[in-house]
Amino acid sequence: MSEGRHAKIGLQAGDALILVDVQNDFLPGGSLAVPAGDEVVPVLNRYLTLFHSHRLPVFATRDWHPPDHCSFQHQGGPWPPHCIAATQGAAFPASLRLPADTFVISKATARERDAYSGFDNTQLDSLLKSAGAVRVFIGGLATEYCVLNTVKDALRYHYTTFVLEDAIRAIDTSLNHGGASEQMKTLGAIPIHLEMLDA
Ligand code: VGL
Ligand code: ZN
Repeated sequence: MSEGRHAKIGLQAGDALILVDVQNDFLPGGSLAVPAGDEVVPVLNRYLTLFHSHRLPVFATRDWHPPDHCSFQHQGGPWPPHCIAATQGAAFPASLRLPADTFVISKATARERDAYSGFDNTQLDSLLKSAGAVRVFIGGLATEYCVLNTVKDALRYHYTTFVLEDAIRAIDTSLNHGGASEQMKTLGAIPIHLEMLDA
């Protein structure tokens, strides 16, 4: 048995899975590649299978920028151009097995404003509420930007919030298990990994 001292968590009605920005540009070979970002995909596929088999809803956020987005370096922002709406870089990787009824949430779509949280100027909260979600399980990319900010907002909106520690990766790998993960825990997010969920 590998679950060790960890208690099992049973999935139940009111649970929802949120995948944050698992998009080609954040994977190796992409324009804003997160180191080892591709490693989250097979793990997320296992979470997807679990949630789908329990008939629980899945939400996938995506960075969806215009070509002249303010966060791009040529516009004075911090990032190389990435996740330009409707390009291959903005697409979900083919290896990610999203259920057909996944709710897709586009964010940071306006030129003049960036948004790291999946809740920022989107329908995510109202869609979660409509789906009856009270607990959310959040994984994806990148740990210290869009995952961190989505987790913060989930807590602020009073969702019981689990962070999928085995399915997140940071841009700055020195922060992966330091800054952002610690901050999420301090704020009240519950770190879990796949083996803690009851199949
Ligand atoms: C992200 C940097 C710029 C993210 C998005 O998804 O974490 N990071 N845009
Ligand atoms: Zn972005």
